[in-house]
Amino acid sequence: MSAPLPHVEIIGRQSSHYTRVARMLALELGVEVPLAPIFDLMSTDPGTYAGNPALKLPSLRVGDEMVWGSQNACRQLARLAVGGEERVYWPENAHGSLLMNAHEIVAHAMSAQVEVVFHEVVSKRPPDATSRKRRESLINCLGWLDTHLDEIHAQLPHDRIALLDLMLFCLLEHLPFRNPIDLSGMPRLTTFVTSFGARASAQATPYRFDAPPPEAANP
Ligand SMILES: N[C@@H](CCC(=O)N[C@@H](CS)C(=O)NCC(=O)O)C(=O)O
Repeated sequence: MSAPLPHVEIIGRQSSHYTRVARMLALELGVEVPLAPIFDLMSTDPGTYAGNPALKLPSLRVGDEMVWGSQNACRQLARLAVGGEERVYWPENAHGSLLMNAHEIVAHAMSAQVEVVFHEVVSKRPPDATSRKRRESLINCLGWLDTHLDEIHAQLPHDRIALLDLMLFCLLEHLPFRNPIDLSGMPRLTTFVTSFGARASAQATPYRFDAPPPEAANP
């Protein structure tokens, strides 16, 4: 592990699957980056989200530069590591339809997970036609990924860190944490999450809620 880099931080949440993708990639690449936690997920102030007008997290600060979104954060993190960009298999490296579709489906499933959790867990709203469709689409995507996972992994290069694997792992472990879905009928996904979860980057980034400092919790 390299020494901490000055002026570099991930702004996000330990409970966020998008934040975890960036944190795990940093660890995989040997770049030590602290997390600056966002405590109020319901804030409507872009300042809470490192200036992101979309009111989304995570962001990555490198010196005076800020990038918004997990993919941009991953790109910048890779640039901080020696040969980092070449060590990662990026979505745009996928040329065949299977890997192209796999990236599309994992990205969609991560976003559907946010919408389902926001609707059902954070806002505690009863299911409606939109949320039911969102949940169905999430489950369909998981089923598709399970069916094709062996073939996907056969096509991914084994000497690079696949962003696809990081994203899929962070999504799958986020399910029991925020939105339990029965994966017992999806053996390839359950095998994958168990084996990938043994990596040091996964062990170092378990999902948990960031506790606000006492003065912020009780102003
Ligand atoms: N495209 C963004 C999506 C980020 C995202 O949806 N993050 C969630 C947290 S895991 C979030 O900001 N949720 C708050 C909200 O949707 O209002 C990325 O890749 O970082």
